[in-house]
Amino acid sequence: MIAVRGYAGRKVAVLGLGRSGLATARALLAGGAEPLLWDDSAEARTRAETEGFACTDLLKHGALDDVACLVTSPGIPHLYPAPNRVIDRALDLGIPVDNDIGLFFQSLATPEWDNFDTVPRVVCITGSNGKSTTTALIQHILTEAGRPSQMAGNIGRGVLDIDPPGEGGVVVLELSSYQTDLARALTPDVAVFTNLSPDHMDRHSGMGGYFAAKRRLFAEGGPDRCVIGVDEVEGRYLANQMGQGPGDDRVIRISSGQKLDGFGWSVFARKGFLAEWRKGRQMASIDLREIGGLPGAHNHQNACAAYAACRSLGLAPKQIEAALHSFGGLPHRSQLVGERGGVRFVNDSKATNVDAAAKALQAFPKIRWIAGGMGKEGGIAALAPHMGAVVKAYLIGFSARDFALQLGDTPHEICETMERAVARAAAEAAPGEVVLLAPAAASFDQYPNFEKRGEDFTARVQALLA
Ligand code: UMA
Repeated sequence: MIAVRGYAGRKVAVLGLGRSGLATARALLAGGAEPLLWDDSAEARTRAETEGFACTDLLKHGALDDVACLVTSPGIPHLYPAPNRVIDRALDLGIPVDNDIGLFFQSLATPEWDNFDTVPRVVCITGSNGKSTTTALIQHILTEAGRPSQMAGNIGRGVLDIDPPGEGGVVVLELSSYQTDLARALTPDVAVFTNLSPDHMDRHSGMGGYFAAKRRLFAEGGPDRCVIGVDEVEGRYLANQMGQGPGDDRVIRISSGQKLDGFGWSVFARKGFLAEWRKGRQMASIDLREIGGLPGAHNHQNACAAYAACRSLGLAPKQIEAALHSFGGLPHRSQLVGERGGVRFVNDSKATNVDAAAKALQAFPKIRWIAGGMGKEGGIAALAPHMGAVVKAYLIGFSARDFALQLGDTPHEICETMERAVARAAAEAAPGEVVLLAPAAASFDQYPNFEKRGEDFTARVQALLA
């Protein structure tokens, strides 16, 4: 755990007692602060109390008296669509509002670092898509190269939960826009911006607010090195702002599809090959086509981002290339879960909307597509341009019939359940084809979340292949 510095002997209010809130409470205690905890859910309060914490209703008269800071969780709105009432009260009283990310950066460096030859470094990854895969891939590459590293943040572990990094340690943090928006300190050594497409518009009051939240990772004097996806205008703008000119190699531009050989430093993927260029010379080329854990153009962009971040940390191209080959992918994201007779089974249960499903459908040439669940507005109409790769669709869940109506000439069958969809797709698949779960819909009609849906798919595939 990272003990929080700067609040010893002072009261700090913690709102939200999920993964980040509870890790924050423990870290505040370890740093000598007096945490005052609250969560609007009784169940979450009970969990905290079971751990020995007391809860205090922060809306009670006088509850925020003498509070030095309010630390809030990423899932709690602080501005839009409307601030949580406790946050609103803190704003009225002028109490600083922060989150665990801000406390992390304020507390990470300790006097012990003076004795290190190589001080720890922090790599932060933000962007709309590919953050988790890029984060996990960076950590995998570092581990394979023998560099001590830890991973936390939006990927599922509160940042204050990690161990204090030692000599030469690297901390790899996935940060959502909720997290970058609020942190009062945000000083990574290497910052990565993967790409931008609309998401969480209600929490940021539109695209401008969303981009502004992500850009905060690049403020405060800026990181030593900025890895920036330039396939959207926002990325090009950010790269332009961070560099002194096109030759400035403090910015590493990355792209999936564009040749970027005219810049100080760039890494791009084209036709399945990753290329690194620095000051007009090609430094490396890697064939990404046979890397099983990173299929499709979207994963090639993730590979470019992770490659660039690891080059910034001093790793050699050959070390990175070797590690790319052993990356197994993240659960529920283009995850290869089985193979039989030349048919691959891929779990992309995280593809809960059409944007994500479109990326999955572009990753393979011949697809037996399992789709459906609780469809989103517009259904799957936007996927029409990607139907060329679909040999047949197997539809499940609440929206199966609506999806069928939108499929037009694409062969399809209504299967209702995952069990039947997997069995039918496996029975009909020919060598060279991929049975792909990429639902383009939420899971809530049949499962508690997308993870459980992916686990069900995986279990049924494994039972079939056993
Ligand atoms: N709560 C209140 N009042 C409210 C709203 C919520 O008290 O008005 C309470 C809830 O009852 C709950 C707690 O706040 O007990 C939950 O806080 P949280 O939703 O922030 O959940 P954590 O468990 O702390 O998880 C958070 C991130 N969650 C969100 O951003 C929604 C996790 O990202 C992250 O892994 C974790 O911190 C550790 O850093 C998850 C996520 O869904 C994966 N992220 C979004 C995404 O990827 O799209 C941004």
